[in-house]
Amino acid sequence: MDQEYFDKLAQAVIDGEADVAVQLVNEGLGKGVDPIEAIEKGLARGIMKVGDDFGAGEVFLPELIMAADVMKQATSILDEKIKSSGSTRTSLGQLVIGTVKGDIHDIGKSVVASVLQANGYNVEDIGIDVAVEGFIESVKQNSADVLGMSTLLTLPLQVMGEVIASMKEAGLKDKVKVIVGGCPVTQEFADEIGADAVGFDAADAVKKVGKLLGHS
Ligand code: B1M
Repeated sequence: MDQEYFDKLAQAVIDGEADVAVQLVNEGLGKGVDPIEAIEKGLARGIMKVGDDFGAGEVFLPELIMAADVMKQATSILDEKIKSSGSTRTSLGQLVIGTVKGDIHDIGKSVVASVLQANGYNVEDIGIDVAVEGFIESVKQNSADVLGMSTLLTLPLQVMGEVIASMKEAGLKDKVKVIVGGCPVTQEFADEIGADAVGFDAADAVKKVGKLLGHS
């Protein structure tokens, strides 16, 4: 697909036009667009623009919510396509992934979960606003090889450290690798809290999880 197509996707998010975004996504899929490209080159550019304008006080929360809803509707169609593209492979490992307590941002975490699944991993997505105990329980229940934690907010970053401390107490940290991600997460922060890796986008998360489990 050409740049004009991705620009239209971004613009539909900026304008808060769900019908247009969904129509464009379906048209694109019909013409063989790569769903990850549609998210990263199109929809994500739109939501980042709205986010920057929100940060600068140029747009307000209702517009941000509307744009996020468009993004969510369009990505959920693309997520299904991404997941189904990897459904026939044998599992390379079990992951648990969630957004930490205090944070309801869902979109990036869900994209990462879908792309990991499409690349051969079993992924248990435990959602948003997940407390320390929620992560620990799910890691145990799913016999996870890797725990993934996401946050886009500064304040809930500390929860990631609390989860790792709790995993150590429960004797889980030696058996289960931890990857963290989201825009405020840096390599320095990951090192500081004892995470095994940081993912900067979905493709990077796949690369890092592969390394952690010895697949690459
Ligand atoms: Co919010 N928000 N938001 N928001 N929001 C940000 C994060 C913000 C930077 C906007 C801004 O001010 N410029 C700002 C955070 C400031 C800060 O703490 N430093 C912010 C704020 C302040 C807030 C509220 C507090 C606003 C308010 O109520 N006053 C509130 C938070 C409420 C809460 O959580 N308690 C809030 C609410 C919302 C909406 C509900 C409106 C909506 C979320 C809808 C939803 O998710 N269902 C929303 C949105 C959409 C955004 C922005 C604009 C876009 C986020 C997004 O979806 N990006 C965001 C601006 C920004 O990020 N610069 C913003 C697209 C997505 C594909 O990318 O999520 O980054 P991303 O994920 C990437 C990578 O980060 C990485 O891979 C993903 C795919 O490439 N990644 C991982 C993410 N997790 C990973 C995990 C991994 C590996 C990689 O391994 C486990």
